[in-house]
Amino acid sequence: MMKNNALAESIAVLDSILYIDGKFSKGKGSRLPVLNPATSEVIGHIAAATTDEIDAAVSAARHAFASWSKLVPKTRAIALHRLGDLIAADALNMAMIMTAEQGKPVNEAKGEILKLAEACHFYAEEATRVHGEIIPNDQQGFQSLVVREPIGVVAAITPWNYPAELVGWKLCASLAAGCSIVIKPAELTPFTALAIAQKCHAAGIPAGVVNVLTGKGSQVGQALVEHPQVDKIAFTGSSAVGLHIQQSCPQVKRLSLELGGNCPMIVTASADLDAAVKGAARRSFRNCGQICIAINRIYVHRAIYEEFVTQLAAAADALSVDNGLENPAADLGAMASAEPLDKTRTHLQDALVKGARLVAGGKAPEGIQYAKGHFFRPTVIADCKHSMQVMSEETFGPLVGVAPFDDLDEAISYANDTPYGLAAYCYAQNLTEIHRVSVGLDYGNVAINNVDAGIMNAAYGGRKQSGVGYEHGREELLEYFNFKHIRLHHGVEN
Ligand code: TAP
Repeated sequence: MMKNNALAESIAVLDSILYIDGKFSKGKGSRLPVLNPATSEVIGHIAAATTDEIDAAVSAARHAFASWSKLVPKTRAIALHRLGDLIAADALNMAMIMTAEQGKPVNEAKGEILKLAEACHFYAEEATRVHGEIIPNDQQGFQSLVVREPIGVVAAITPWNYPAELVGWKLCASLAAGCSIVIKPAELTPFTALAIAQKCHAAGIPAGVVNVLTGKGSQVGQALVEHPQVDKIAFTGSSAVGLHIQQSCPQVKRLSLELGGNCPMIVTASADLDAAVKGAARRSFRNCGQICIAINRIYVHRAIYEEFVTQLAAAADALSVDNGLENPAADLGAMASAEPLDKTRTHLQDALVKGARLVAGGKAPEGIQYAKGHFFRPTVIADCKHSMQVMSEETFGPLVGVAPFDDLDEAISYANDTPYGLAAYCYAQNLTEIHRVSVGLDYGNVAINNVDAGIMNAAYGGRKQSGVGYEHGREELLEYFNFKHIRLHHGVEN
């Protein structure tokens, strides 16, 4: 039994619900349980959307697109501002729903909900600033206009690590551009997406513009990928599933793929050591390391290596791990499921067998309160080699590997030597080093002397197997438009 009655009631309202064509109704398909990862207690169920329900959602979105896309942008902007206000006003309740299904502590979840509200306001403003171009022609009497038109029906397929923001960025940019959307959230974290749908409904966003379908990715997600009436897939998730979507898409359609990472950090001898340790501890362990831009591996100049390892181990040991509903201010909550926890243990074991030195964590926290949840202490391993899984594969858990370097070019070359290219970090105070690292890192996002690689108004995207396309910024909005060239012969000669 859930201890918090208000939370239990909020989730009960969302149990087995789909949101199609402006209506919340119980799904007709089979039920799948949703668990609280801190206790393994079943908190509710989702309905696996049936083929008829998938068709109904896509057709509602297609129908709604015809009128939504024709509204003046300011009208869509007003709706998005209303949505942002409603989300911010109910942030604590929405955060608790997220914590119950995902595990991150309530304060952190609330921060994510507030960032979703910020995205609504940002894209509301961007909606009114979409403009085209007038292009010079090669003959007198002609004028070329390049205008932007919304793509159509978007299917958003999202993972469980940021259940509000990763739905929200796609939702806000789609709506701002004039697209309609069918959202398929991760099976582990459906209730946050349904709670967002409640807010869309309350904000008066017209029926069919936003739809939410639940169920398994391999069935419901795949059906959306294959649906002939879906014009664009906006996907965030693993590189393996992203590649599968690209390969299995039976029609030509727009794709944006925000995929996995294995993010390096370089700490040079000129770095502010305290700041580097603080940054490393934050970006390695926040959300239990279940972040696409989490620091997986750290290359530290040998002159400060041992001091860095000692301080990072102490910083990791100082972090609290707890049930995120009962202790909203905990540093780490439960991991979202057994799968990322198993992978973390596997990567740790692989590194230890290959000679890494465990300096912090390495096990679940002790106590009866942790026995049924997916908890793990923040873990630091030193003396890592490039052949270890932690140094080249995505762990997606609270584990970071540290290795010494002597030559900066060698560190940059190791940092680039994975299939990924999402985010990379560097701490240095020497300007020449900063320049060499900024230019040398083959990544879509590079943060120097900070660990917040993504901000709302700058383009955010990966390279190589980390994806194609952008979220955040004006660039994300452009992902939801087709360009049209209108070449007009008006006959006036200058
Ligand atoms: P995935 O297993 O790839 O799942 C992502 C979404 O795809 C889920 O909704 C999943 O549904 C669905 N899905 C699975 N198979 C599908 C198929 N055949 N067709 C269509 N949809 C399908 O990822 P995850 O484990 O949820 O999330 C972790 C991954 O996301 C990590 O690799 C992480 O790096 C990446 N990620 C990237 C970013 C950015 S911005 N680059 C941000 C966050 C996370 P079910 O869950 O219901 O099966």
